[in-house]
Amino acid sequence: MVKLKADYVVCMDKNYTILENAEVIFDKEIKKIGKNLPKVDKEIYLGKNSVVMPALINTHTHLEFSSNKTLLEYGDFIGWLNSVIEHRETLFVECKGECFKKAIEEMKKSGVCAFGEISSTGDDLKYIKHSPLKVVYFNEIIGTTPGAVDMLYQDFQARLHESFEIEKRNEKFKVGISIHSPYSVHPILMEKVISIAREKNLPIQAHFMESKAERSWLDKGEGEFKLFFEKHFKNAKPLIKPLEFLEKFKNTHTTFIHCVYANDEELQKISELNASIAHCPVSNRLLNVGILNLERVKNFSIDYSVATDGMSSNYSLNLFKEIRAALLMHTDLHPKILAKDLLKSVTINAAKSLNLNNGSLEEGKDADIIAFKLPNKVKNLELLPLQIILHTNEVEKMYINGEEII
Ligand code: MCF
Ligand code: FE
Repeated sequence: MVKLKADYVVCMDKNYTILENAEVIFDKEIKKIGKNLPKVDKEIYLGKNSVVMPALINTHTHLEFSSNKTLLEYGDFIGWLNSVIEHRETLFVECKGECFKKAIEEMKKSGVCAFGEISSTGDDLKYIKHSPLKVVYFNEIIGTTPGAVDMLYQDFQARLHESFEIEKRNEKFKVGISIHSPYSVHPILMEKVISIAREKNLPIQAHFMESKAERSWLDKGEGEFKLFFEKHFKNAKPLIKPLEFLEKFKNTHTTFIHCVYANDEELQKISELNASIAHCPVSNRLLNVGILNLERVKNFSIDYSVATDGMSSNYSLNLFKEIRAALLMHTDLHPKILAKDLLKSVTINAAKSLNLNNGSLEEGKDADIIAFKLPNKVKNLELLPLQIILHTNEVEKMYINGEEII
């Protein structure tokens, strides 16, 4: 049993409890939180202005793209997509063991204990399975050509099988599935893959309404995607209406990524599905697609997590930097209130999205905990979440399932 003592303990529970000069006792899971708790074998006081809180969770990454720094085209979604198609293979070849290790290390240093990884190829599994962090490994399906459906499905099943083999032996590894997007997956393929997820109760992720181009393509078969599809496929037509797409996720555990251009009807549907949204503000900025209206998302009672996306559309996988970017970008929201929501978005909401038993300091939760120090005392506790986001880049300590990782 370990006891951590800190000046501020941020529980991320329903009541947003913040305790001063408090303690957390845990082994593999959290046993007790409070003041003047009974003595245990190992007691650690973290020092002046120390903060203890649940470790962060990055719900959406693409680590296969981690070798990208300056190669991909930013500033325009279709321009970016074309550059991904052009450079994908090169980037994948360049990202081997060290590259994955470095990407995971950057997340770890920023206090991330778990991440949701979209795997386009399955080639990343041999690296990801050694991750010291928890992983939900989303096997991605992509492809619109009707004649290729059977082949793609077979390949998908083989990848899925391989990931289940890892899950059997590794308690930090969980399997999920990803439908790339409504414009890039054939509805028949989509249905087959979603049925597996439904049957086996696997979490799902799908990119949805990321760009204006996606909006016009799915609504009217027009816009920049028309030119894009004409270039790559002949006589292409949108294969599904956005609402029909959402409808396919009935009775699943799904997180929709981006949703910048989702309309009221679609947000209502996402809410009815009890699904959540992953918001990737830096990615959205770099691909210049606009900014998700968080107030609207909240009004539809949809939970959101904030995630980095991959190095394919970010300059860093540091999750504290990502929420700081979010804080500075959403200028319509009060910083004090937004900061509280942003901490939720990378802890309790993110845990829900990935179906993990962590994200808050509560009895019975996995002991996934971080500790770090603020530069000075925080007088007004209401401002603690904001000060944490402003002043934290890396953590001093991290425990995963009670084991000291940093
Ligand atoms: O989330 C960002 C932007 N939107 C869509 N896809 C991706 C993102 N980062 C990487 N991707 C991947 C996606 O998984 O890029 C490919 C897919 O494999 C795009 S389609 C050629
Ligand atoms: Fe993504």
